[in-house]
Amino acid sequence: MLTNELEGVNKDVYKTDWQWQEGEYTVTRTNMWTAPGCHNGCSVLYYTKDGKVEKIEGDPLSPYNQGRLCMRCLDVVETFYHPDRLKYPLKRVGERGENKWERITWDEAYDDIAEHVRAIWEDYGPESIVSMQGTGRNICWQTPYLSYAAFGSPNFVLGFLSGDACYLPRTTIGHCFMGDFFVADCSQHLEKRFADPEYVFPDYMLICGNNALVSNGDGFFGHWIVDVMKEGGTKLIVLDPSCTWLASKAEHWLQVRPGTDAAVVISMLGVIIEEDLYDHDFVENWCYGFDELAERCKDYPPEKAAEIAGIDAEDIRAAARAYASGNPSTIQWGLKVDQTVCGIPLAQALLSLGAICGDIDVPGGMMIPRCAYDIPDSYGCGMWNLSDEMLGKMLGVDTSPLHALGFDPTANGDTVLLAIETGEPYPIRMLFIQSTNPIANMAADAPRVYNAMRSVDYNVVVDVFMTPTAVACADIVLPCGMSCERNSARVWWWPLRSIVKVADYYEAKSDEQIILELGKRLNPRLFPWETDVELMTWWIQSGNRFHAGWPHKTDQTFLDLTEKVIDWPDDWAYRKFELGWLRDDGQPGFNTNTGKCELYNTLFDAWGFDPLPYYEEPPESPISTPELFEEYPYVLTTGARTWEYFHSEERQVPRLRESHPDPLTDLHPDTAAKIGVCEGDWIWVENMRGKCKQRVRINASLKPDTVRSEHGWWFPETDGAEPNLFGVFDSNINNLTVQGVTGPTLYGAPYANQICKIYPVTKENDCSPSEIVTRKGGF
Ligand SMILES: Nc1nc2c(c(=O)[nH]1)N[C@H]1C(S)=C(S)[C@@H](COP(=O)(O)OP(=O)(O)OC[C@H]3O[C@@H](n4cnc5c(=O)[nH]c(N)nc54)[C@H](O)[C@@H]3O)O[C@H]1N2
Ligand SMILES: Nc1nc2c(c(=O)[nH]1)N[C@H]1C(S)=C(S)[C@@H](COP(=O)(O)OP(=O)(O)OC[C@H]3O[C@@H](n4cnc5c(=O)[nH]c(N)nc54)[C@H](O)[C@@H]3O)O[C@H]1N2
Ligand code: SF4
Ligand SMILES: [Mo]
Repeated sequence: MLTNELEGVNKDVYKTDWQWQEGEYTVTRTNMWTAPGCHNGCSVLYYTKDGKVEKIEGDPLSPYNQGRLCMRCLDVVETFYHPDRLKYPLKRVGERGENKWERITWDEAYDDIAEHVRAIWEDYGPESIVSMQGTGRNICWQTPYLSYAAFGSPNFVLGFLSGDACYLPRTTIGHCFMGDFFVADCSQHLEKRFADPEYVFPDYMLICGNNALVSNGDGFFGHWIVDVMKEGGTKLIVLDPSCTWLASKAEHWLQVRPGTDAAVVISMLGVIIEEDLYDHDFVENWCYGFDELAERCKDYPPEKAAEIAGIDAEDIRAAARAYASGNPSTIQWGLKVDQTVCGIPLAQALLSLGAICGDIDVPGGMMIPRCAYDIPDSYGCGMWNLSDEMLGKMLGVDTSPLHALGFDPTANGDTVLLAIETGEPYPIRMLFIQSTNPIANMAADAPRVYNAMRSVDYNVVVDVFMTPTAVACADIVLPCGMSCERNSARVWWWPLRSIVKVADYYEAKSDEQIILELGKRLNPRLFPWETDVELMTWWIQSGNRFHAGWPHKTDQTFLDLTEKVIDWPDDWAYRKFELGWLRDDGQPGFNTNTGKCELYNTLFDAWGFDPLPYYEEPPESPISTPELFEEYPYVLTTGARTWEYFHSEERQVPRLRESHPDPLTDLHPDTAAKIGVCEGDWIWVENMRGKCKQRVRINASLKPDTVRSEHGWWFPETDGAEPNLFGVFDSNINNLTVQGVTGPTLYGAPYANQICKIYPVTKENDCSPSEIVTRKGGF
């Protein structure tokens, strides 16, 4: 039964049960997550027959997505039953790269892994085992728990993500700035949504480096923006080099040069301070370091910022005034904030903007969220089992104390890569790769990472399909269950949602089952549960470990949640900083040294980092490397999300691939004309590090010197064995990006602000980058 049935629902039309029979179908009301990939967990109805999902619908009664689904979910049945899915555990029989495997049993697979783990413990120590996963799929806490509690290693990392440049720069500075994080409040924490009397629509939403309608990133359902625009008249201020649908509807579109947002946002802060448009009350009572911030902003007058970003100074002023006029305004930020070396200072500037305008944790503003019941849905899950000595061995913490302090703790991808390459500070002997396909997608400098991964003695991949990464380097491949095949649950903010197993697929097991069964062999004391259902009940009840002041706890079991489907908080409060919910000591204020939002960051000051927001040019750009720019005269941004694909996934799925058959690079029409190409032509995109080929898509909204290329491309329909390796380097934009060039805190990397040249692919110059990389090791 839905927890609180919606008022006025016609029960003859809409069932409110969690499961019922409809003709030959069993209908189950539950929620999606992964696999296949998504950052979101929308409510669905599964129609199953004979243990198979035959149909899926968005749950019309769910206040979360209100029946809406994206095309990847609408087509998910085709993904669930794709014939190429991994069906059995596999062991490599040929050489790495030959794509030759033999079927083994789960017991044999676990025995093989356990034997290698024990040998590494003995010869090198647990820290030589690195566990890695990709982005926020339904695996955020599972792999970390396995790493800390079963392998006993502190080295859990996001698969070679340079500069941890996805979300972590934002969450980390959020914690340093105010001891917390924020999300744009579109009423998503309120069960009654817009009908809740406490809710207020934002007047303005500033969207920076985010295209939420397509990406639905970080637990934020993009269409909530359209909802607040339609229902509440919310107006938009959009920073984006391309005119997205949202930018096209914006009152202010700032078409920034990729990587220059920090200059613009600091300049906006300066306008708001100079014109006295800020919230004096909030600044006086809840902010620390206002004068220092005001002083810093003087370095970024609008004329200067406008010149850096290639926009108009008056537009910066107008956007600043509009933002400050909102009561409230809110901010919706995205990945492009993180994908620069100044990801941290840019995020800090955006947080400062919200703070000085008094938008923090007010209705319709920048809501301070929590995972439901404070359940440890994070990379720190299980870390409490490691000794301080072992924690001190986490790769990256000596350079970046932020990595150690528990703000989304992970090892650092660039440092792990160096450790593999150099054996320093200690050798890496095993990679446990669960839900990432680094050489196709996650890692910058894909060829370099390919060479490094192949050099590691023993690698395990847990995935739903055979990937280029698995072929290149795995010794064991384990088949993983998809969302409909797992007993799990979804937090990543409130509400808590059930994920119920409704189908089986050959011998695939869920990530929960895999970590439990492997964990029981290696460290049974920390894996006392008999089944995945028991494990899930432990997890649901294990909240509140980190925030003592937080009042919500739960003693419900996984089965209780299954029947509830969605669990909303009984009481939710805004301005939690006034209530003592945020601090560990239960006192009012923010969970920082000063108890305030730290415009001037005291932790950064102590660690020797710049405590105030600043702007730094991308390491390679028209301004920082003018000579190089003569040879590579375009600014390249990469990886803008597409409707059809989640990163490197779904290239196998017929309907999705039909809708988007090839990798696309956006060019302004004048630029296309200049190099003599038309829509659909293949071009080389190339820079100092490497090249790849993609097809031209004309995008008249770009500036002529900006190039926008897709990421994540490989070709599962082609030969998996080397030298082709599913064509993984042919169209791989990460042949051009760089590993190990990050902000001083090790957070933030220039995935989205490179330089390049472009020219047509011709018969004479055509070649296979995959062959070049797999045969010669690189370009
Ligand atoms: N369909 C789909 N959804 C996804 C994913 C996916 O692969 N596919 N990936 C998930 C993941 S892991 C993430 S992190 C999120 C990311 O999703 P988003 O946060 O939405 O980020 P992107 O789509 O990379 O880029 C958003 C916009 O930023 C613009 N942009 C490019 N460079 C710059 C710049 O320098 N400054 C500014 N202001 N804008 C710039 C692009 O033109 C694009 O319109 O999406 C998640 N959701
Ligand atoms: N140039 C460029 N590169 C980028 C980006 C960019 O914008 N530009 N974006 C970067 C960002 S923000 C991110 S987060 C990374 C993402 O990188 P990743 O998250 O590593 O994404 P994938 O490479 O698609 O690998 C994910 C793998 O997990 C499998 N999988 C899906 N769901 C599950 C599950 O529930 N369990 C298990 N065990 N496996 C599952 C999929 O089949 C797939 O093979 O890419 C980064 N790479
Ligand atoms: S955001 Fe879209 S793809 Fe993701 S779970 Fe919801 S409907 Fe599916
Ligand atoms: Mo990401």
